[in-house]
Formats: sequence, structure tokens, C-alpha cells
Amino acid sequence: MPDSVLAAIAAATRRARHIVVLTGAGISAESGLSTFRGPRDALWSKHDPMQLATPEAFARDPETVTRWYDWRRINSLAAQPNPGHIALAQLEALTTARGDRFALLTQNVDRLHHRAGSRNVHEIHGSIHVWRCTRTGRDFEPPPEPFMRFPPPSPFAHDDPRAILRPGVVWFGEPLPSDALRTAADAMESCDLFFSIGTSSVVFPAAGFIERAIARGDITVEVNPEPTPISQRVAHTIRAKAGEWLPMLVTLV
Ligand code: BJW
Repeated sequence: MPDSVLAAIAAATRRARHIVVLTGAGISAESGLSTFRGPRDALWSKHDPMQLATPEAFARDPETVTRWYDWRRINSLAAQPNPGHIALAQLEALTTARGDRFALLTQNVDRLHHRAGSRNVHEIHGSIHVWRCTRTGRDFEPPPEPFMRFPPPSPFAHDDPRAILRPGVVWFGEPLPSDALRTAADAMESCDLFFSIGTSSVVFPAAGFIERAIARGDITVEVNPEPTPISQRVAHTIRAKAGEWLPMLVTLV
């Protein structure tokens, strides 16, 4: 990538009044967490999403589904934020210090953005670190060890052996959390610079956010080593790893 592109994006970042960033699994790849889609080692190359990431799969086989999510929960606790996560936290601090706005919409459930120091983070696909009782709907944050039993019994409904915990993530066919959706809609109203980082841009409604930014004429930047359905339509396509490119951007902002 020519330095002039990086310099132009840095200048736009300095001028922006409201930066919105959408992240996906790719930003956590450099922390050792698998992406969903991709050639090798991707989660969906080994597992059928319909057998794991739908309410129907959970109803059919809660043991397998909760084991798989607990394995991913423990992996993400062991992972560390990488330079891409840290650069986004720095970008937020620089932007808000000058009085401008910054919102981070993440499809990731791993909490690595929070651990890197990002503050205005909205987990639009929920969190793997918060589980929910199937009977009471109450949230439970498990301790940092694997569950002992699968599916995990609910700690809130001892009288009901059928009450179990499910991960607090958004499965296919489920609505996104209404507060996160509202925040995303508000952010998209006044955003003038949009970054799409480490996402394949195939899952809706998240993939619609960048469509909206493109349609409004915002400055749009995609950071992804591979092409996606939106690569041809964004203002700037950066073919790089987030953990390598974002720190370079931050040094120029
Ligand atoms: C790097 C990198 C590096 C690698 N640096 N980059 C409109 C059209 C068509 C379908 C629909 C539509 N609207 C809704 C739908 C249905 C469905 C959907 O979108 N289906 C499509 C697949 C066709 N959407 C839904 O069902 C959503 N719900 C909904 O719309 O509800 C409506 C409703 C309203 C009222 C009542 C009831 C319903 C929910 C979607 C939930 C998605 N859930 C998952 C699982 C979450 C739990 C879990 O973690 O297991 O979310 S699926 C999975 O995909 C996960 C991700 O967040 C999501 C997106 O994936 P992401 O993050 O983009 O990862 P990858 O792996 O796809 O891509 C990684 C990228 O990184 C790659 O491009 C790499 O190249 C790149 N990369 N290394 C930068 N170092």
C-alpha cells in the first residue's frame, strides 16, 4: 500500500467528527482465535454452523452446543488483545480527547476490545462471557474455569432440573440486542468515517452498516487481507492484517 493512502486515511481520521468502527473475527485472529469463514482452521470449515449456532441446534443437542461454546469461552480468556485491538483503543482515546466521537461496534463475543482498553464498545452479537438461564432469562457470568456439567445447570432455578444455561451470543435467526442495534443506528446517523475491520461482511444486519455508510457518502475503509463483497465499493481497501496496519495508522493520527 502506498504511504499516500495511509497518510490520506490518517488525515481523514484527524478531521473526523464521528468515527464508527465495525470489527469481526479477523481482528482477533492475531490473538490466536479462529475466524468463522476461511480456508484453514476456520470454525465453520470444521463445524456446520447450523449444528452449533442456531436456537434449533441448542434445543436438539444442548450438551454439544454448550461444550463447544465453553471451549471457545476458555480459549478467549486465555487469549490476549493484539496490537490491532490496542490501536483501536488508542484511536478512541485520541479521538475523544479532542472532543470528537468514536463508537466501536463489534461482532466479536470474545471481549478482547474491552481488555485492550476500548470504552465505547457495543457487542452486537452478544458475549460468550455472559450466559443466560433458559427459564428465568437471568444473566450469569461464569468463573474463569470450564463448566463441570454440560449443559450447565442454571444457578437460578434449583427447583427446575430443566433450567440450563445458554451462551449469551446471538445465533442465526435471533434478533440482535435492541440496545446495541439502537446504538448502531444512532452511530450510523452521524458517522463521517467508517472502518470495517476483519469481517467477511456476509452476516446481516452488521453487513448492512457499511452499505449504509457507502450509500451516505461517508469515507469508508476496509482492513482485511482478503477481498470481501464490499471491497470494490469502499473508498479505501487495505489488504493487510489489522494488527500490522492499525498501529501504523495510530502513529500518524
Ligand atoms: C483478517 C485477519 C487479520 C483474517 N486482520 N482481517 C439479509 C440478507 C440475507 C440474510 C439475512 C439478512 N438479514 C438477516 C439474515 C439472516 C442471517 C444472516 O445474515 N445470514 C447470512 C449468513 C446470509 N442473520 C441473522 O440471522 C441475524 N439475526 C437477524 O437478522 O435477526 C432478525 C430477527 C428480527 C426479529 C426477530 C427474529 C429475528 C443474526 C446473526 C447472528 C450471527 N451469529 C454469529 C455467531 C455468534 C455466536 C458465536 O460466536 O458463535 O456471529 S455467525 C458468525 O458470523 C458470528 C460472527 O460475528 C459473524 C460474522 O463473521 P465475521 O466476524 O465477519 O467473521 P468471518 O470469519 O466471516 O470473517 C473474518 C474475516 O477476517 C475474513 O474476511 C478474513 O479474511 C479476515 N481476517 N485475519 C484483518 N489478521
